[in-house]
Amino acid sequence: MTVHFISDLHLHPKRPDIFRAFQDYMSRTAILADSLYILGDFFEYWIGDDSIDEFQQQVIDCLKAYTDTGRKLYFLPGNRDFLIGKGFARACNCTLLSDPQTIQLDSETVIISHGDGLCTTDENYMNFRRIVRNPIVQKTFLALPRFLRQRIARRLREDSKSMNQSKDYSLMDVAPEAVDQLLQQHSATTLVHGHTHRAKVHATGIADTQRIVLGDWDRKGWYLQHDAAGFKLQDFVIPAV
Ligand SMILES: [Mn+2]
Repeated sequence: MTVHFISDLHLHPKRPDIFRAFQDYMSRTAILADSLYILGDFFEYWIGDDSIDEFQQQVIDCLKAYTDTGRKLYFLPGNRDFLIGKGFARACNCTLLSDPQTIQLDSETVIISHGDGLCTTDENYMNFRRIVRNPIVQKTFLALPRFLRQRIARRLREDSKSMNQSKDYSLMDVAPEAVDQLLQQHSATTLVHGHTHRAKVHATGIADTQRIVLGDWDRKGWYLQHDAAGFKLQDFVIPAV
């Protein structure tokens, strides 16, 4: 069985090169796998399943074409697209996962996560995360008119950008203690996450375990493959359009 993992494409109509690269990846590469896990920040933003624009619909069509072949698609939302819900899942026929999630690959227990919940050193961010992940807050937001939701979402993106510029580099990475604790708690051997945009395979504080960070799609695209030979982190060049 071959499984693929991707995250942090930040799909947005202003980056047609990334969308094109994603379409190519789906039809030529992901199609060689039996299932695909998307680990969040797949869309640059998502303000509700009732507000799908033309671009997002094209992306959904691409995902639907994949699941129409009988392949499995799993979606674990990130901090940009955590408002993705059942409407989206129905439209592309994927399974929504909560964060973190434990999966079994051959005999290995693997934890998958977007990764923002592991940045526990960043107290301001963790407080913000608790608020926006609160079901009542989400319900209230989703009940607002679209133009207001758009405005709030844009404002939050701008705020997070300017806040991150002044933050210490290590503050924006996952906390090693949080990683070790999670691996231990689930007796897992591998943690796969995205969010930090720093693709790499790391050792952890627990013997014989690893942390694999997926890369964001920008000049390069990234995917992680798991098959009988184990994990392999792959990158490829994204041509300009
Ligand atoms: Mn993220």
